Amino acid sequence: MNFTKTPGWLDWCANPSKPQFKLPKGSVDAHCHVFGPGHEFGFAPERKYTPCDASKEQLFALRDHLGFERNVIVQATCHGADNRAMVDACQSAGDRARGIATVRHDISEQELRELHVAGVRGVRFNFVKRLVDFTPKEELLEIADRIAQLGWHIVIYFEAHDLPELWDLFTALPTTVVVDHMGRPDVGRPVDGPEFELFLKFMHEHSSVWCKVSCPERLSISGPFATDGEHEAYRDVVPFARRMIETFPDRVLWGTDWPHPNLKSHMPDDGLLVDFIPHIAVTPELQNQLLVVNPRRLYWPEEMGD
Ligand code: 0GY
Repeated sequence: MNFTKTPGWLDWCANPSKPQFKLPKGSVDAHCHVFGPGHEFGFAPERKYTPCDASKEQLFALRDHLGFERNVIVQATCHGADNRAMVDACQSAGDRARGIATVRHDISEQELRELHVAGVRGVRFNFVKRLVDFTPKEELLEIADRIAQLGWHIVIYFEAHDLPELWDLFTALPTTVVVDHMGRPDVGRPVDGPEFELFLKFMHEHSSVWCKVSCPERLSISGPFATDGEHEAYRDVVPFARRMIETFPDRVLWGTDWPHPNLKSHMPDDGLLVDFIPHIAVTPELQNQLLVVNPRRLYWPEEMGD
């Protein structure tokens, strides 16, 4: 089937630069997606946007170009709970990818087991209203209990102003919980202001909560261009990401978010996104934890005894 992209859709960068920052060996891009291709894996009828295609081959080419060894491929909302494109990418990558699925509460045990064999290690609960329709709390808790038995975790995506309302649900989840994009702080507000402090408190009080210090291109107000020479791109995101990495060095992950759904202002050069990493993880030890040790612990724990 042919799909028409959402008006104003920005396609991913076709010729990203080679990063100057050399990723440590074994680095994992722990947040990325595949879209379709639409003619092979059609987009879901309930989707809120129609993207360009972004195939597994294109994702793997980016992985190799940037210097990552592995990917964690997160089911994108444009595919709803039809996980075929993500699963196909995981299967093709073999041990070089893990997946995060979207499932409905009536999924069978057999289907869950098949997802596990394909490399899925978690589900994503999305609370961003422009992306998904509401799912009742009871259904989410039912899914959570079932996937906990597989040793999976839950990825949550929400915006900072919704954290107070969602707090009780999040703290009732029985698994490790991974928060996308630092809980989407408003980086126009102070890093030590009440909104981000609440997120820090959430992580301080719950040792099972991790977060991705990803998506400066989505969070930034100052944008991709250097103006004062102090920091390069996305400098307003730096204090937030540094704070997370330095406070919780063993519970942070990083990902490109390729192919960057729904960006409106600009499409990042993924090479420059990698060059952002040493501004937020400022020592080789922190970089190794962020990019190698932590994702390995969560997604390839069987290797940790090496
Ligand atoms: C992201 C961010 C977004 C979209 C999705 O699954 C998705 O559609 O995650 C967004 O629009 O903020 O993490 O890719």
